[in-house]
Amino acid sequence: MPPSSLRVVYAFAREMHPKTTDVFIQYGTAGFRTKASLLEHVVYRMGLLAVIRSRVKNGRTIGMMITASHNLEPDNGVKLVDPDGEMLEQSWEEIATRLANVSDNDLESTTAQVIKEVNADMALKASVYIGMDTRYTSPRLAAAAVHGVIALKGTPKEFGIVTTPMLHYCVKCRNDNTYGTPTEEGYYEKIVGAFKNIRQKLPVTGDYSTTLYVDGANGVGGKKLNIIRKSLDGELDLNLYNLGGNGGKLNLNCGADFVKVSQQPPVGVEHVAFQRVASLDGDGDRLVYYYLDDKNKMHLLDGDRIATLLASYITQLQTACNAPALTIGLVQTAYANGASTRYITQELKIPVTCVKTGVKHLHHAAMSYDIGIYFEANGHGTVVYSQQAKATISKIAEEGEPEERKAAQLFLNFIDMTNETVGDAISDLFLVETVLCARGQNATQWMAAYDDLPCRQLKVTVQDRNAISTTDAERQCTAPEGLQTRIDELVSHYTSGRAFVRPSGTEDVVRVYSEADTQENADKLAAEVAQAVFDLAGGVGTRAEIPA
Ligand code: NG1
Ligand code: ZN
Repeated sequence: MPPSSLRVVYAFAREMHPKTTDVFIQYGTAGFRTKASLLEHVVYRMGLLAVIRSRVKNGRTIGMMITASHNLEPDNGVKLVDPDGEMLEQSWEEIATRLANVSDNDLESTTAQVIKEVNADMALKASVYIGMDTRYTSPRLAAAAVHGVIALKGTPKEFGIVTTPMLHYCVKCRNDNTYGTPTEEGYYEKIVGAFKNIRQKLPVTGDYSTTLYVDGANGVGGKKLNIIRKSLDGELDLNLYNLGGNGGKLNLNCGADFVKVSQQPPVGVEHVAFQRVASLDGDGDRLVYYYLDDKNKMHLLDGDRIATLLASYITQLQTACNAPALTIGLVQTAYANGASTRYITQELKIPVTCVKTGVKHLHHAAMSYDIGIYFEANGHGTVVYSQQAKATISKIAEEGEPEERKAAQLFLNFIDMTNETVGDAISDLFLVETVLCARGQNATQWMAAYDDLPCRQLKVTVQDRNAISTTDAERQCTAPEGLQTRIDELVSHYTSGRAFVRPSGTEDVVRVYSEADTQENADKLAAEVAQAVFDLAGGVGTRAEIPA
């Protein structure tokens, strides 16, 4: 493409998606995320970048997802998806940030500079898949994405309203047709199809009940489960709540993030004692479970619980199909409850790696095992399988002893039900339901595996959150000076105490996490650490801590 044709990049920007703010924006843990009103020019520019990225990847398809996940309705966001359905390569985050922040006048020259820097062959074809969540600002932003793609002569394909993991899945399938069909229907066929296959093999037993309540967070995940529900033929009886009707607001006092962080049940869900409830987040990539007991106390089954449930079942399948050479590992972050880590290493005897917050770090670490299970405590996670693992299990399914063959065939269905590209609430829900059904367990029995340490999350507003630096997978704080010493001192007063702080990648706050032997102590420790952050890292306002 000759440089003169880049003029359209500027013309589109000026005429349709001008930069109207000087607020600096950064490609963070989950792409760009902020007030929707500040994002149109950013999304347009990411359309440009997606085309450049596609050409650098020899014309393979790149994804763009318009969503702010669990944030409230006024926010929105955009993130790019790489050809294998994974998060954008980290070294491109800086390029994305640069492109998002230049003035309209400098956009043409910066675009040319980026093209040169990454050595993109602009004569190649480029393909970009675009999806969005249910926010009222999403269609306008999706249009900006399309314009960005067109400005650089790429081919956009719009998927309309889809969950984030569905878009990741479609991108992967488009670039690797052995994975599946790159459509929403293709997704249902693979994931729901595998679930139904397994149900034929595993009858409902014991204390497992096929009735499942779901909190849809008034977002896209619930809507898609409503489509799926009709095809389940009673294999799973979904009672869906918070589907976005009746004035229900996206993520407001409901959804996975609300349930996990506030440790309270969501509004809008009927409460029946001991009924298990699955709570999704706004874009359908996080899942937590909970139930209320007969005293109305909530019991949370979060990402750590899902990880341990899946890991123990996968180990069981591995033994049953006799494939001991395959390595299994579990990846967590510092937010994982200490009791879960203890249970995984000491009871399940599975190695655990702790990495920095952000799915890209977890995903990457999980890929170093044949079978890598990764989950954030907030319910974002999945399982990834190496080619070696898939080949081994397929071979056993064909050639093994009868019992091994049966186990391997079940294992293959289990793999098919997994969205390996990224954490996926819908896929994870079917995985969890399968394990509970196979074991004949209800939610209380699932909960009995170990006792969580009481914990608390808070957030603190400071002048510059980047003044906080961390090391050791964010468990130690290296700046500002004196803060870690203060945290160590505070923690030392508590039995089973643990606390850490880190700057958020999606909000302009510092996050505080604590654990201790009782809820009261965990709350107290979190408040003290929050005060230390406020005092030593330039707190803003009058109160140190705000509920997370
Ligand atoms: P930040 O804002 O960086 O803490 C949050 C979650 C991450 C991840 C991203 C993306 C916590 C404590 N943090 O990131 O785990 O899911 O959002 O959505 O849950
Ligand atoms: Zn999400």
